[in-house]
Amino acid sequence: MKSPIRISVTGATGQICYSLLFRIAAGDMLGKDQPIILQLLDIPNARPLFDGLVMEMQDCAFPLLTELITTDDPLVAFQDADIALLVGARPRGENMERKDLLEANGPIFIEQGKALNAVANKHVKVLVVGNPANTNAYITLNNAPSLNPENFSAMLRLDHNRALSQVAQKLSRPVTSIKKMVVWGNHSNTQYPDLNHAEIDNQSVRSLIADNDWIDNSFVPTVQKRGMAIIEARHGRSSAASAANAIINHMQDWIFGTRKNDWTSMGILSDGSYGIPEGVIYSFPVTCQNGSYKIVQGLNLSDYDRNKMQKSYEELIAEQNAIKHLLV
Ligand code: NAX
Repeated sequence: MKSPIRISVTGATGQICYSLLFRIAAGDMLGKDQPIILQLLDIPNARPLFDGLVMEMQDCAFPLLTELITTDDPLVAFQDADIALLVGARPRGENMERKDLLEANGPIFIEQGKALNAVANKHVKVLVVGNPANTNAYITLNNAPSLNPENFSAMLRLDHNRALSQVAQKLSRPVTSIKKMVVWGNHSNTQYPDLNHAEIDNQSVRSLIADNDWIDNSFVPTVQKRGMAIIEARHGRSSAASAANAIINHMQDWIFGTRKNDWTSMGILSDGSYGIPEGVIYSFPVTCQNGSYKIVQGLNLSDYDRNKMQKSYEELIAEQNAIKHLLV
């Protein structure tokens, strides 16, 4: 029997977690033979919802769930954590710019970065989902100086999956046949979904989609604006089950490795690759192996691509500047 893995999850009584926690406890993320301990964090007002959640989790009688901890104290939630999924934040409502969330969410991620630094396992893998995810990951990392910056990531996997799905539908081919998609940049509408390197059954996707009009006026804006389209369609509620699924995909690839001859998109600390200066949490194409990621190198980029990537970078710098005063 394997020893249990400690998974901390914040925002535990929110809607993403209502999908996520049951799937993790069922073994969808770490496998059907991996026991887990869930350490759940939410704010004090969430207590009644926590009680309901705990009852439902108990009623599932999950064989892999060895312990379930609920708390409003980050120092308890992150104690010895092997994995920390930072989902809790204020969600973006209808007509709300993501930047409006910076002020509200900054202090949450400062406190949680400090708590991770103090009590988490030194090899903890941290995924920030709460928006604005890239900048929240940047804040968390900056408040956890004793942890390796490579242990932090922001979630772009939902955008990546959306891009895969758009191409699969366009070509009427299974989504699993598409490889080497990239979503560059910020998890916002400046992100750049890029299918120029994508392959389908070893053929270039561009050789099958020559239609620039579809790429520029359908594919790219559909992926970029999908979050808002879902909020509108769901009467103000943001993507939940698809976000939970993307969290599981992101962590599986990071821990168990990406597919052969494929990569994924992860928001990680830039190292200067592709002309994106060091020091921002930016989404790059990465391969994962043995629990570590590596940025895919050597992709050919046009001036058009670089211009789109630069716009997203500039937005991230503006976000960083907007929260600078919170970091001192
Ligand atoms: P909900 O509002 O349903 O849940 C948020 C939960 O976080 C609530 O239970 C709230 O009490 C809790 N919370 C607030 N402050 C907290 C704190 N200091 N510590 C712990 N918990 C705290 O939102 P939900 O739909 O679950 O979305 C969560 C976050 O994910 C939002 O910021 C949302 O914008 C973001 N998303 C990010 C995505 C991505 O791809 N990176 C996609 C989906 C989603 O939009």
